[in-house]
Amino acid sequence: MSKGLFITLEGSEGAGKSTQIEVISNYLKGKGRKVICVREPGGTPIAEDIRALLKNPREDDSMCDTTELLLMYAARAQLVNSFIKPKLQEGFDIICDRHDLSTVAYQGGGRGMDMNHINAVRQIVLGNFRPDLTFLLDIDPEEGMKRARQRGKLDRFEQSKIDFFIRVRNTYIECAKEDPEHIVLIDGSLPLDKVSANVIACLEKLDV
Ligand code: Z5A
Repeated sequence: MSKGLFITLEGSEGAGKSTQIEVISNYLKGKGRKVICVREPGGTPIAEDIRALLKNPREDDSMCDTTELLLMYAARAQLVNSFIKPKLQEGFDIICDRHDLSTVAYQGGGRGMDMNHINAVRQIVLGNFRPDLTFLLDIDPEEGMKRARQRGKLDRFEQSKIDFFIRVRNTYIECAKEDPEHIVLIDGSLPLDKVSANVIACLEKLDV
C-alpha cells in the first residue's frame, strides 16, 4: 500500500484555511483518494484538551511563552505519533489545518522566541517528519481579523495586538521565500472562487 500525502494549510487568522481544506479534500476524494482532515492544536482527545488550555483566556493566570511553545508541541507529538503517521501508512491523505510552520510564525515571529530553542524541541517531537506540501494563505492581518471578528468572541490569540499578527505574517512570507518547493504562497485576499482555483491549479501539478 502506498503512503498517503501530508498536506498542511497555514496562514493568519481568517485567511481562509478551513474553507480551502474542504476544497482540497473534495479534489482529492474526486481522484478516488481516502482523505482525513485534522487541525492543530488538536485532532485527538488529548490534543483537543491541550487546545482548550491554549485557546481559552483565563483571568486567574496568564500563560508564559515557554508554556505555550511546549503545549503546542505536546499536542503535535500526540497527533503526529498516535494518528497522522499511522494513517499515512494506511494510505490516507491527511490534510492538517495548521502544523509546525505555525509555531515558527506565531511563537518564533509573533512572540519573538529563540529559533534555536524552537528547532531543538521540533527535533525531539518531529525528527525529520515534514509535510509533503504546505499552502500558505496570505492576507493582510487587519482584513483577516475583520473576518475573524464576524464569528464573535475572540480567543487568547485573537486578543493579541495587530503588531503581533504583522510579525506572524512577515515570518510566514520569509519561510515561503526560503522553501518555495514545499510552501506555496496563495493570495487569500482574492475572492473565494479565485483562491480555490489557485489551490486546485497547484494540486493538479501534483499529478495524483
Ligand atoms: N497556533 C500557534 O500559535 N502555534 C502553533 O503552532 C499552532 C497554532 C498550531 C489556532 O486557532 C490558534 O493557535 C491560532 C494560531 C495558534 N490563532 N491565531 N491567531 P484556530 O484554529 O481557532 O484559528 P485559525 O487557525 O486562525 O482559524 P480561523 O480564524 O478560522 O481562520 P481560517 O480557517 O483561516 O479562516 P476560515 O474559517 O476559512 O475563514 C474565515 C471567514 O472568512 C469565514 O467566514 C469564511 O467564509 C470567510 N472567507 C474565507 N475565504 C474568503 C475569501 N477568499 N473571501 C472572503 N471571505 C472569505
